[in-house]
Amino acid sequence: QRLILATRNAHKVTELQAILADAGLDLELVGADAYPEIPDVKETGVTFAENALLKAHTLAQATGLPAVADDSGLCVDVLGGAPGIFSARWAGRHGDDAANLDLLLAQLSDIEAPHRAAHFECAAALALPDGTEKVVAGRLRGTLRHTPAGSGGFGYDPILEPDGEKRTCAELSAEEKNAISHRGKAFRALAPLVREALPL
Ligand code: ITT
Ligand code: NA
Repeated sequence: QRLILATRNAHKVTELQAILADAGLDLELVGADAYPEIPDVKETGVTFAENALLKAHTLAQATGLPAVADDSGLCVDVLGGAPGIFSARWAGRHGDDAANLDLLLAQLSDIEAPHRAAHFECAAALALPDGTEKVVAGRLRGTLRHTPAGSGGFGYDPILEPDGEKRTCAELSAEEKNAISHRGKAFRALAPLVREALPL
């Protein structure tokens, strides 16, 4: 049984492969890049959940296969939850992780702890070709550093230090990050719903 990973973010694909395999989902996972003819999904939703469902439904309809999607981002308390759903294009160009991180650090340069609290959020959605859908969320709370540290992960990982941790997400191993991350929590919660929904 194939399951489409409705994302074109290679970092997410790597993390989802590990998280879903660890959760015992024995499926053939195929990234959206295997379907180049399917156009990019316009993320017109106003919440992570809406955008994750849009991506999952689009790929399920286009392929006739079950699809899961991840919509995620960094929410900064003192910015009222921004960048939030705009995390991937905070500095303008979609997916320019370095520019997004630099801009956010500049915006927060005068803000000191304890006002640097933030969290990663992930909505994990499942859609079937018949229209069935499920969506769950996961969060990772922490504090934003002034200076990036570490080379693991992606996006804002070098500046988020999870609560109870002395390292940034980018200084954790892939296994350590998946064990506590927003994405790990959301997809571990989604895994049993996928298993129930599919004829396995
Ligand atoms: P798809 O829509 O194709 O899945 P995307 O990269 O556009 O890929 P999103 O719209 O969900 O995905 O944007 C997610 C952004 O949030 C991502 O570009 C990062 O900047 C940030 N982000 C999400 N998860 C993260 C994580 O685990 N660590 C660091 N930053 C993360
Ligand atoms: Na996106």
